[in-house]
Amino acid sequence: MVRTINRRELIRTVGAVGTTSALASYGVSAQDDEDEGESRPAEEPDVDTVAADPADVPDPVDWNEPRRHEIEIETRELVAEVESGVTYPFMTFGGEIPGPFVRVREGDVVHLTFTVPDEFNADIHNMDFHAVYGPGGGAEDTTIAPGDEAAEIEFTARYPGAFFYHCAPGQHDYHIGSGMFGTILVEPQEGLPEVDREYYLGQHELYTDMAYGEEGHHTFDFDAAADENPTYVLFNGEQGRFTEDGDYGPLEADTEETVRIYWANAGPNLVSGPHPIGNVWTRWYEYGDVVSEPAHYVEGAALPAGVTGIGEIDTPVPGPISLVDHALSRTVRKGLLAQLHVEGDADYETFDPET
Ligand SMILES: [Cu+2]
Repeated sequence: MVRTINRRELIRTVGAVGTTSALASYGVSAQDDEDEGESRPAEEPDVDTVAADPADVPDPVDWNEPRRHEIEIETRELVAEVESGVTYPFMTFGGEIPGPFVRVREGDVVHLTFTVPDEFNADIHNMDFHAVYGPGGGAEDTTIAPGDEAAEIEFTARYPGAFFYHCAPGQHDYHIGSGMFGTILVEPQEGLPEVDREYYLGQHELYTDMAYGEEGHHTFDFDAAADENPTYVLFNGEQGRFTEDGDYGPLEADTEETVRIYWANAGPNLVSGPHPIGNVWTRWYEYGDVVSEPAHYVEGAALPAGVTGIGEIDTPVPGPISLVDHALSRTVRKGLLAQLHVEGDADYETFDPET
């Protein structure tokens, strides 16, 4: 294992990168505080979108003996559009939100190599995995500054479930809300039930210093975060991307399928109420618990910040299913919406739209 910086040096670094320099990294100085709420022009985005493809989920576990996984994760701070004309300086694991979906089996060993290249980063970062027994879930030993040598840790996935991971650098809310989170799924040794499709979405809050929908370059607002009053609540960093009107379009399914959705609620603060409009969770694995019997035919759930829930829906009839947090102001006024489009033959006994 490579130890990249000594402990005393690390504490000094973490201490130094407190509010002041974190603010300075993003051009939010004391001067800007006085100007809070004033518009500034949108910046040139670094990427077309920061949103990860929700279908980018690794195949189910198909091995029966413990395996070792080499995982490399690189952080990238980048400017991207939240919606047309609105930019934000995101922070990411691997350039996308949410970070990579890591899939292992209970008892597997994970060797993580974590890098924070100075080419793409101005701030310190680390990784706290809720699937890890160990100090800070790995955060203590992965905290590195831009340009430092890679941090490496190794852990055994001792318990099964869907687990959240995130950056925990001191300014946790800032880094998590800005995109530094993801999911590690530790499948139980007997595996999970087979389904037809799997999708992965990350709900998170952006606390900015400009109004919802106001064109220009938004930056993080510490007061709004303290008040837990987000400007945007989003899936994957971009408003409306996974809808009929969005560039990606809706997620897809056919009739007579079972679709599993991994719903990571990053928060950093709000409890989500996941609901599929026009459907129901046939099985809802509360808190990502895959050991207990899931709840059946539930309309909604309480999904706290920092937890990945798992829901499965059946698709007996065609048509759109909207995936929302049923605290619906977050959909109507803050941007949180994804859609699943179900194609196939009508089942008029189940639903007849023309009677
Ligand atoms: Cu970070």
